[in-house]
Amino acid sequence: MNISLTNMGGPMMGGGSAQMSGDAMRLRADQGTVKQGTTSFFVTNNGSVTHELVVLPLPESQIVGTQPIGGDGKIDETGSLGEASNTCGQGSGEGILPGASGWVTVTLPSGRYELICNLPGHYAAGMYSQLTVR
Ligand SMILES: [Cu+2]
Repeated sequence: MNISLTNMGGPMMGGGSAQMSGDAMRLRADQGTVKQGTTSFFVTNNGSVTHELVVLPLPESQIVGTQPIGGDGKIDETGSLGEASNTCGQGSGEGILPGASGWVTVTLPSGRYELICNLPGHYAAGMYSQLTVR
C-alpha cells in the first residue's frame, strides 16, 4: 500500500519549525484494511521535514492516536513489526527526507495495528493511522 506523510508550514508557507509551532502533521494510507500475510508499504514524504513509518500493534482496548507520549516526545515502539525510515531505501534508517520515499515489507497476522511516525512530537501532532488486518 501507499503511505503519504505530510506536514503544514513548509517552505512555501514561510518556513519555520512545524514541530515547534504545533502545525498539523498527517500520515495517510490508501488502504485501511489488508489481508493477513505479507504487506509492502511504500512511504512517500510529501512534507517539508524528515518523517518515518513504524508499524505497531494496537491493543484491543486502545484507541488509535492515544498511546502515552514519553518525555522524549515519542511513544513506546515495543512490539514494532517493522519500519520504513530509510531515504530511498528499504527498512530502518535515519528517516525519510522531504521529497523522498522509503519502503518496507512486513508479515502481519490478523489484528489491529497503528501506523505512526515516531520522530519527536510527530505522533502528538497527528501522525498516526489505524490499519486492520483480516
Ligand atoms: Cu513525522
